[in-house]
This record gives sequence, C-alpha cells and structure tokens, in this order.
Amino acid sequence: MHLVIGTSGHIDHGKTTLVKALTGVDTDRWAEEKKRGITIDLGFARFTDDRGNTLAFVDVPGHERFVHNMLAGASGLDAVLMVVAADEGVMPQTREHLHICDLLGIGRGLVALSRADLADPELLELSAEDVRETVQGTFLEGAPIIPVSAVTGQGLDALRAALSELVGQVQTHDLEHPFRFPVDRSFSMKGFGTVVTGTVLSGRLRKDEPVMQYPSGATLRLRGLQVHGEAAEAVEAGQRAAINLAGVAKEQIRRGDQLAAPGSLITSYMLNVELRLLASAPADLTQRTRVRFHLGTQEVFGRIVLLEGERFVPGETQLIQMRLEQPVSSAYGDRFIIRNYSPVFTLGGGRIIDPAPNKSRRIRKELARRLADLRGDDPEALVEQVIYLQATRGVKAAEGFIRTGLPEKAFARIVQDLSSRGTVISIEAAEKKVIHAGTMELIAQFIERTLANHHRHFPEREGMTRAELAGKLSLLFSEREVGTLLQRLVRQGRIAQAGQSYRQVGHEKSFSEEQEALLERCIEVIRAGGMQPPRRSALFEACRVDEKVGQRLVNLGTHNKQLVRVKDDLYYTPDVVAEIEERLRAYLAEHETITVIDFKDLTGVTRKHAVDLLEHFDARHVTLRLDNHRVLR
Ligand SMILES: Nc1nc2c(ncn2[C@@H]2O[C@H](COP(=O)(O)OP(=O)(O)O)[C@@H](O)[C@H]2O)c(=O)[nH]1
Ligand SMILES: [Mg+2]
Repeated sequence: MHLVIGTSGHIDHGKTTLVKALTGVDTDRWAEEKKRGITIDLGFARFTDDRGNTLAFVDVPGHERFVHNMLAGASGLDAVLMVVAADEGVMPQTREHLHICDLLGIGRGLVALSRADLADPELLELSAEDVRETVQGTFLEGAPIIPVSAVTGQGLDALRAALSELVGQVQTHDLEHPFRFPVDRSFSMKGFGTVVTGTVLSGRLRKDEPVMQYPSGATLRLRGLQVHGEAAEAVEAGQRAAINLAGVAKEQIRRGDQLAAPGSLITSYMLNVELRLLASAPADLTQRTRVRFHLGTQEVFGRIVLLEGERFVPGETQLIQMRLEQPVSSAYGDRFIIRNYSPVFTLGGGRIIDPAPNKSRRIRKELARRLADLRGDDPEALVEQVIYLQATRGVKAAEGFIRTGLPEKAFARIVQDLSSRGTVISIEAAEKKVIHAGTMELIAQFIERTLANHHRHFPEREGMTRAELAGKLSLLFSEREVGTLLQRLVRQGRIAQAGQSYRQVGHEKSFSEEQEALLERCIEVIRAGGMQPPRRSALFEACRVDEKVGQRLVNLGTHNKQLVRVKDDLYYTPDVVAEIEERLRAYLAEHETITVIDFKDLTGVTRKHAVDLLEHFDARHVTLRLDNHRVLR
C-alpha cells in the first residue's frame, strides 16, 4: 500500500525538519530555501514503514505568500500531517491550511505537536488544548495529537506508528475513474527530455497508453514512467509519479496542467459550483467579486456570479457560477478553493457541479432551482437534471461520467430507466446522445410552428422535407438527428408524413383543381417546346396566366419535381433535361471537350438556351468549364 501525506501548518513550526527526521530527506531543495531557511515550493520525500507500506510526503510551505504552492501540493493527498509548534500554538496558517484541507475533502490525518523540547508540560497541554479547539468541526476532530521533537527524537516512533495506522484507514484508491494527474512540477533531464511529476488522482496509466494534456487538448506520448524513483510499467491512483514525455518541451507543460485519459475532462471558462464561504471570511461575497480559483495544481483568476439572490454571508453554502479568465478542465465533483484577489487569503471552496454549463438564457433563468438536484445524492435526479441543463446540446454517452461523476455503467442504467419512462429521449445518429423530454417538447413546438408557418405561406404545398426542416435546426442538430426527432413526432401522431414531406396533422394542400389544371397546361406547353421550351413570359402568355399566378405555378411544379428550373426564366420537364444530359455525356465520351457552338449543333437550340443549359450542367457538376469549352467533370 502507498499513501501520500501532505504537511500543513504555520511557517517555522517544524514541518520540513519533521519530514527530514522521518525520511532522512531535506525537502528544501532550492539554494534560496536553504539560505532563507524557509520552504518556498513543494518538497518530496518518502520512507517505507516496517509493514512495507510506502509513505510519501509532500512538504508544503507555511508562509502565507506561498499558500498557492501549498494548494498545488494538496491535490490528491490521502492524509494530512498537521504540524503545530508546541511552543507557539495555533497560528494563522495553521487555520488556513486546515480550512483548505477540510474544503478539499482530504478527510483524514493527525496532528504533530512539534518542537516539544521547547515547551514545558504545562505549555504542551495548553497547545494541545488550542489544537483540539481549532480542529473542532473539521476532519481532524478527534485525530491523535502527538508531541514530537526532531531534536531529542521524542515521539518520533509514536508518530511513525500513528502514520502507519492511517494506511489502514485509506480504503482503496480510485481506480474506477479514468486516469488523471495534475502536474505539480515540470523539468527537463539530460538524456530524457521533459519530465512531469504529481500525485495520480484516479485511474491507471500504462506505458503504451496515450494521454491527453489539458486544457490544451494535445495528445502526448510517453517515454517512461517512474514511481518513487524506480521505472514502472504503469502508475496508478494514490502514487507519486514522474512521467517522461516525448515530443514536448518543458515550457509547453507546467504546473496547473493535467494529464488525463483522452476525452475524460471538459474544458470551459465557466463553471457552476457549490461554494462554502468560510465563517472566517471578513465580509459578504458580492456579485462580480474577482477571486483566485484553485483547481488541482492550477490557479486562475475569475469572477463570481451569485445565483441564489444577492446576499452570500460568511458561513453559508450557495450555488454560484464562476466566470474564469482562463479555461479549466474539470469534471463533476471536483474540489476547488477560492482565495481573495488582494490581499490574498482563503475565502472558501467547494465542489464543481457543472463543469461546462449550457449558456442558453432560458436555462440560466432556471438555474438556481435546477442546480439543487446536482448537489444532492439522488443519482437519478442528478442524471435527469444534468440532461435537462444541457438543453438541446444533450449529453453524449461518453460524457456521462464527466458530468455526473457516476461510473459509465451506472449512468447508462439510469439513462435507460429514465428513457423507458419517457423522461429523456435518446437520439441515435453518428453519436448517441440524450435530451430531456422538456427539451424535446420545445423542439416539437418549434417544428409545429415552423410547419404552420410554411403551410400559411405555401398552402399549395404538401409540407416540408427533412432537409428543409433540418435547415431550420442546423445550429442544434445534424440532419440525421432531425430525422430521428421527426420520426418520433410522426410515431406520436403530432405531425404527419407523406413520402418525403412532413406536415401538420390536418393540413391538406389547398391547391384548387383549377390551379392544378393550369399547372398541367404549363407543363404541356413546356413539353411541346421539346429541347427549346418558351421562356417565362412567353410561357405565361401561352397558358393565359398573369405573372404572379404563373410564378406560383412553376415554383410548385419545381418543388414537386414536375419541372426543372434551368434558369430563372427557363423551365424544362425532367425527362427532357435527362435526355439532353445523356446526349451531352455521349458527346463528351467521344470528343473530350464541347463548345457552345458544338452544343447548339447537338441539340438544335438557340445560343442563349445552349448557354443556360450548359451553365445548368456546370452547376450540377456534370461538366466543368475551362475558358470557352467544357469537359466532363
Ligand atoms: N528545538 C527544536 N527546534 C526545531 C524542531 N523542529 C524544527 N525546529 C526549528 O524550527 C525552525 C523551523 O523549522 P522548519 O522545519 O524549517 O519549519 P517549517 O517552516 O514548518 O518547515 C528551524 O530553525 C528548525 O531548526 C524541534 O523539534 N526542536
Ligand atoms: Mg518548511
């Protein structure tokens, strides 16, 4: 078993010294750290206990200016070793770190009362009491408080034993979810290239598997993996790992980036979250407050949008929206921390409940009410609401986990249940996705309105084709998806279908017998013209119709495929166009090219008809024009 333990506590309380006493490693690596005797950035060390468990430490800086580095190290910790100097007691960063670990949901740990050699028994007891009071109501309430001294060695064995006890409390690491690894360091090593380190949050990565860099979305190849300094075939949740990457410079990947299974995170500038504002926050949180948002090892600036009214007082938990200045890649349930922009201190933190909200205004109005289901623990309500909130965008099967945190199978089963009850609707086209019945209803109403409009404008037509309707919905759905929506409405009897055309139930094309007879007459006149039918005005004259009526007739004839529009003022019957095309193809099969004059000879039409026909065939991709001749396309 392996455990990753983070130190926490105020500066100079002995964290680094204690880690060194336990592991023999001085984690203050930088010259600057050694010179100033303070920890600036994260340090790493480990030891193996007498049961063979590996206990890895992430030593964090205590100074308030470096809390952002502490936060980067807090990602993926199994447990916390809170260090409080016995001779000083609880100090500001003792509290701040405690709050952060509490908000991040780390869940377990213990307290070392350090520098015990500097405190007499009375002071030691006072400090212990101070600690007990401070941790009340947090995850450390009731945790062991162990006096230790790195100088005399007092308590170190007890501390080691207590740490080993923690191992037993960590159930299993999260291997159910896809591989995820927030990068806390990136450097290049001679002969190896770029290496990144971090704590594996979930899943497993094998050496031959592809991995995606987030938020950039680049797919990276692995050169090698290391766990605790030794080459490994795979790394998995709960391990400190080093990953050697091929084809990426160390500047192209840095702290804050994540490596994860391809497609397992969503990237967005906007997040809907549940936020707990610490009781210690100095003031209400107001609309548009600029804050520092910390997710994993990443820090991004952003503003707060309140969703539940205008007041958010310290100690409360509310749903808010984060509008970030840079994109973050996340999934449902991710923990985050927010800190004040300036001066910098921790304000609160919480959980992401929508990693990429739909921006529709209609959805935004309902958000406060709808989001409530996303924070609860009813998975069915969660899935239904997640699908509802994505509106027409829908939720793809592959997104189930990212948006609900539920394993793929559990998500699929709930979708199945919801869909058998008609609460959600599956649209199967290129990729399977589901939309909510409420959204489907809005789409159905839109389609009905569109058809009603169409019937009003074109009473003589039977209805609209799938392609025409898809054109009206092209921003939301592919034509194939529209096809499945239409089929569903036809099955429900909400719209009617005849051949290629869809119409409102009860609509009958109102084309009078007289108009039908007139169209027949026009078609006759056109057919009688053979390869050279009359142009529009001559046609209307021959049919004895005025221009307005005549135009409606030929439009309808074209729509019904009884006529072909070759030019605005020139219509043919389809059989004649087909015959001309056949002749043209035969000619080109023998001669390779054709000029307007050749075409005139071939068909016996006027030059103007010849030009119009050839342009028609160009447009249909039958021919290709090259200067003044044409070839077969
Ligand atoms: N007397 C005594 N001094 C200690 C002990 N542990 C740490 N110190 C001193 O306390 C100071 C701060 O220690 P350090 O580990 O850097 O604290 P950190 O800022 O919490 O990492 C240093 O001068 C250490 O030598 C201890 O057990 N006894
Ligand atoms: Mg230190």
